[in-house]
Amino acid sequence: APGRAAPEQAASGSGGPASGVASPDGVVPVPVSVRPVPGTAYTLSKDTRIFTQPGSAQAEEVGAYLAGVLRPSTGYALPVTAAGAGARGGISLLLTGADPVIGSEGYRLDVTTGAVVIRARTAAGLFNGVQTLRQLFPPEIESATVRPGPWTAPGTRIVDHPRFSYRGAMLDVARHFHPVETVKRYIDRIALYKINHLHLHLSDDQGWRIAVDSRPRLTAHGGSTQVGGGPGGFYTKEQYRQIVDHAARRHVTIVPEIDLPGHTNAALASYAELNCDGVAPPLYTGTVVGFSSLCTTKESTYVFVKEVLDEIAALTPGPYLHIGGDEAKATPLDQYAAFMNRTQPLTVATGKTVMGWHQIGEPGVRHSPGRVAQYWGLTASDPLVTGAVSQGARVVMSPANKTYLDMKYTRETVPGQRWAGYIEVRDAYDWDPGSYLDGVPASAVLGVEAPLWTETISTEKQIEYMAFPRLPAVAELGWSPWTSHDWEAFRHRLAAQGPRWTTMGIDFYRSPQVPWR
Ligand code: TNX
Repeated sequence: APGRAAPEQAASGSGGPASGVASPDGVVPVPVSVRPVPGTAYTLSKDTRIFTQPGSAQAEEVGAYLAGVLRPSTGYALPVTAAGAGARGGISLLLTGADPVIGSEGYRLDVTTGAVVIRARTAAGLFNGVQTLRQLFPPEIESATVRPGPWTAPGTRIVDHPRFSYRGAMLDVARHFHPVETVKRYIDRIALYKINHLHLHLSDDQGWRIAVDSRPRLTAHGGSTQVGGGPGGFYTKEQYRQIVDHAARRHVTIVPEIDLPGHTNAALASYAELNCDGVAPPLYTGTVVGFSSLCTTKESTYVFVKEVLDEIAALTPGPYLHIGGDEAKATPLDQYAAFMNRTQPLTVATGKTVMGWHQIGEPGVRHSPGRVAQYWGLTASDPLVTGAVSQGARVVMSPANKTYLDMKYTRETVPGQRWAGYIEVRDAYDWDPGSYLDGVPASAVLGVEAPLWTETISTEKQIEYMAFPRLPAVAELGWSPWTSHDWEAFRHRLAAQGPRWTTMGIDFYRSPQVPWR
């Protein structure tokens, strides 16, 4: 049954044969329904073919992605062709018509002795099925070099679909800049856990990280440093497009954030006119928050905001534009509301839906159609969120004491902060996004997001260490039905992921709460 982890065979050391048949009970996030078919199993061979829905370029792309995942470790050719009369055996990725059970992102996965078939209504559904299939093969399937196998998945019938449509991760590339390759690898990793949004925190006091043609000093000057005084960096438009494109192939939507009107020292340092006194402050490389504000009473500020948002929106295919709005402690509240009441319509005019930290729920800020408030507080009730929801806002849940990946696990954790408390794996897992906030019904919750702020995090190894295993915990909250929520079962499922992460070269936190093998 879903949510019940069975003991599995121990992982082998590196280089040896694969560790045996993975259990269907080891999948994260746990699927809605898993029915093992005892005595049956599917084994990949050098002759295995991948068949995709005829006439669907998108299904073919998912097939190519799957082949790309399986080829390095198996060494097999795994040709991808359209399913047709001659198609027999192999792995088939097929689009079906109406299927109310699985919805737009769900899938049905059947592993039998002769074949694997994934059926979904959309390519996103096929992609999600592929992530489950991946986890049914032994962990060594993730190896970047050829391994001996055998590559066997247990016979199983899985029916699966997500609880929430927004399943997010956030990476702060402003406090410490992180290069394109790091972001791409992070996308690959979050996709394994069916996370479908990556929120990029592209600007803050310490750095501006995205090229804006009309304002070249934002990157030339504002992008030239970071926390601690390193060289910083920024994405050219072409690099940002590469990130968007890489994400799209993994069915991940990029949510760009330009944090306004606070968290703007890098912009203020780059353009003196954005300051009320007309004087540009120096660049900032510390970690204090809440000291900067665009000058909300100057017309030139809104010319700036419009130019920036127009260019970012034009580069971004996804529906959301995140305008920050948090910790604007240097902006008087009436000016904050006036600023947001102009900036939200400027955002809508770009064709995007407003997303912001939950301070956009301040009573003086008007509702904007479909807007999304991201809750990052520490309490189980919040008047700003309740107010915004009563006007029709939807909520993405990122309570800092549950989902903040920059919080230390324990006192001993080297990187990270502690202002929201220590967050062990169980803390990250054991809460219900659908009922956590008083006055916010599950129907108002769009989903969950795990933010990774990077004041103390400068390397990819540190990103991995802080994200794993808490990110998969939050991913399961976003995907799996609450009826299958079960810490005992989850910690065993996580344990099954350990050898997979080791094979992938992910440096994870070996929490004593998890029975790693
Ligand atoms: C609070 S959470 C912030 C960020 C910091 C983070 C550090 C939020 C919307 N603002 O500016 O980076 O804490 O944990």
